[in-house]
Amino acid sequence: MRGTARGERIWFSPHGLAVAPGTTVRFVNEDAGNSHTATAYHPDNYDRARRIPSAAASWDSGFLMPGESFEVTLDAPGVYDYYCIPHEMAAMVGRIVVGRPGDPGWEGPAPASEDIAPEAFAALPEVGDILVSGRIGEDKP
Ligand SMILES: [Cu+2]
Repeated sequence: MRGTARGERIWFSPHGLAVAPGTTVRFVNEDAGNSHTATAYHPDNYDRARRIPSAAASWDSGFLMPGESFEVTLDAPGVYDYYCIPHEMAAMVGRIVVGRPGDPGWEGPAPASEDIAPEAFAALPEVGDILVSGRIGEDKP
């Protein structure tokens, strides 16, 4: 989780990530000027339409203050879309691809729906691009 000093721009870095099933992912708020969340699109979270595999449990970091972190282990193969509660409308969203198409139980990306703003949907990287590069949108130190 990153942001400019005055908060004009905020983002997940990376916002596209490929991992193997069973990987534990850690979200760290490295933005000194804002609190953020990493929240799965799932009915358990504010009744949002599900955009993670059906076999996966819902997850929500809650608000992370600067320096705080949250971990989630992703077991079910497929595509996981998540957002930051206060900044979804600023397209602070991300996508994690767990495993590869063809893995047992694989569930591909959820289609666009009325539940997700077009700006947020458009900010989700393509699954193929994530699989090719492994990480998308990661800030270079
Ligand atoms: Cu945020």
